[in-house]
Amino acid sequence: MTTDARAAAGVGDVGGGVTAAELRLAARNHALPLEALRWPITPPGLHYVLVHYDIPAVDPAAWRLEIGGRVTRPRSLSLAQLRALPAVTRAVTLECAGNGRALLEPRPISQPWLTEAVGTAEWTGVPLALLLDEAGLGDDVVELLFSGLDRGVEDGVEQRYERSLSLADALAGDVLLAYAMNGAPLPPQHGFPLRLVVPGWYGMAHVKWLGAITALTEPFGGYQQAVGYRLYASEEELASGDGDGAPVTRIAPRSLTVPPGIPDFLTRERVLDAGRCVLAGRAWSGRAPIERVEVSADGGEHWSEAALDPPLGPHAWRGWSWTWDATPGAWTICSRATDATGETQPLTPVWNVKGYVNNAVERIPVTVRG
Ligand SMILES: Nc1nc2c(c(=O)[nH]1)N[C@H]1C(S)=C(S)[C@@H](COP(=O)(O)O)O[C@H]1N2
Ligand SMILES: [Mo]
Repeated sequence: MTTDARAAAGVGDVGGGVTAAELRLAARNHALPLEALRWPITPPGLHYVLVHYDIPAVDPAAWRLEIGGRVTRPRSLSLAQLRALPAVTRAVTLECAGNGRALLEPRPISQPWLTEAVGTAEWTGVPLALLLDEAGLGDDVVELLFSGLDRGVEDGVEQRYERSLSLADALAGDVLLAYAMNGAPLPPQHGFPLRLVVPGWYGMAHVKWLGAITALTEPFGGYQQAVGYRLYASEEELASGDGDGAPVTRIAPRSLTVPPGIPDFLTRERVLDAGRCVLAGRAWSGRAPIERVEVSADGGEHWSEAALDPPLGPHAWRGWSWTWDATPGAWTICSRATDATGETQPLTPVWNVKGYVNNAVERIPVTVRG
């Protein structure tokens, strides 16, 4: 393989020289080990984690969810009160908007994800619409603000982690206030005691360690909304401070393959035996159902149709498989998802300053031995 092809597959050097700060981020914020794509619901501890600041240690007895702002009945709810309300469980695939960032060239400096910042869990909690209905939203409410208990500094701006949703997005079906993940209380790193789950949206919308929900009559202009999580085509556009890079919202289609064969310890390059090899993977889109997955063994020159497993639900990834007659040599396994809007994955990344939404086709180099 050429140096470029190795870099595109994430097995060569990533550009820019990784610093200790980035290594620390990468160690704190771990990805889904790709072999865990075998499980339809990601087992505890294997789901990816992304935490901007510190994981807060929350005392569940003292904790309250404050619902305020422009509402007629402000509430302060304990965990027991929330648990007493009607609950639903939904399988939801989460993906970090920065997934694929380290494969961009030049490489944006931030959490250096390759392709595996994803996971699917069964989230249990209270439908957000039910609580908002009880609180009684004012007629002039335009957005709901979700505030985490975690604080930190980003680009010199001290803040708590906060994001808003428009009224329509917040009231949409299946937006949840989740207190359980895969049937157990949320682990600390996933937002204990309560997090927002916004099916179909990139990870940043799913605010963890939720402390407050505030009904707003003006759009929220905080850092994670107006500066972060926007697509800037150039540093100049970002520096202009107009804050008009397009906002990152719903997840673009992507497919990943369970790595076949066995890995080399250091490079994780794969080796497998010649013969019949069932390739399997999972594909998702937050924009529309997955309609099609294609697989290529020759780096995207020839594509074949994969068989799709039955859907797990409207908000979760879809399993697929394809049988490959592997002959000796060097191959590059690719898969490509297409959703019901017709949107498919690009073969080469689309660059932006902060390195979001890189859903370029995954490339897995493998050596097949005779
Ligand atoms: N309060 C709070 N919520 C947060 C974050 C955070 O740093 N603080 N990170 C967000 C981002 S960027 C992602 S990708 C998801 C990750 O969720 P997970 O760690 O449960 O996979 O949480 C989101 N919610
Ligand atoms: Mo993220």
